Parts: sequence; structure tokens; C-alpha cells
Amino acid sequence: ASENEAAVAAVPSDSPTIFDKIINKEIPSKVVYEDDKVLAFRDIDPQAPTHILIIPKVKDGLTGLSKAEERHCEILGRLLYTAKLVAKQEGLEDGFRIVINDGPNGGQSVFHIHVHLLGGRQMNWPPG
Ligand code: DGP
Repeated sequence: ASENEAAVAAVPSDSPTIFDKIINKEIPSKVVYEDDKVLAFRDIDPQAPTHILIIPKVKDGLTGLSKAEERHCEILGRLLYTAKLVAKQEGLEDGFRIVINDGPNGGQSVFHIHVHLLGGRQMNWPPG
């Protein structure tokens, strides 16, 4: 519920977010994968035994998926490919779920696009 409240209260903007501080190592995070383009780290409020966020290091206006332009196709693909690499690294051979929340109805609270990688338990359908 508090996550929903945060999403509804969040004001969409292109300003730096807490994720910039994580990228710049100004605040600590549990990084599980990093290269020149993307960073993957454990969610602070895990919703499954494995819950990792995968983000682009450069936001380039991509506050959320709804802001995607043609120029973002490469980084969007890289985020998903990284999710696959991290799923393997985390031993999620029985499966996993990818989530991208967008906007208030989608439950988005941080306006720097991120892919949630969830695994380690049976996921429910439909999602809440
Ligand atoms: P969303 O609701 O889709 O915008 O997801 C934002 C996620 O970011 C949420 O699951 C909690 C996570 N999060 C927020 N702040 C921090 C932080 O400072 N560190 C980490 N590791 N995760 C954070």
C-alpha cells in the first residue's frame, strides 16, 4: 500500500532521482551487475526472494517507458538482455518475471526507467 501511495504522490519529472545517486555511488546499493551502459542492484524493498532493478546509467529523457523514442531502442533492448544475464547469474532457472511500472496507475515511484527482475517463488497472475 505504501508503495502505491508513493506512486500516486510521485511527480513525474526529468530531474535526477535517487537512482543517479546509486549510479554515482553516492548512496550504497547491492550491485549485482554493472557495465558501461547499465547497472543492476537489489531492490531496497524486495517483493520476492530475488528482486533486482536494472537501469540505464544515462537516462536520456527515459523517465519511464511511456517516454520512449526510437533512439531508446538499443538501451531498452540492453535492459532486457541484462535482465536475462542477471536471472542466469541469480540461478533463476525455474523462471522469473520482468515488470516495468509506468505512471500512477502502473505504480511507478522513481522516474528513471527501471526493469524489475523478480524470482525465487511462484508468481501470481493476474498481478495485483
Ligand atoms: P517503481 O515503483 O516501479 O517506481 O519501483 C521503484 C523501486 O525502487 C521500488 O521497488 C523501491 C526501489 N527503491 C527506491 N529507492 C531505493 C533505494 O534507495 N535503493 C534501492 N536499492 N532501491 C530503491
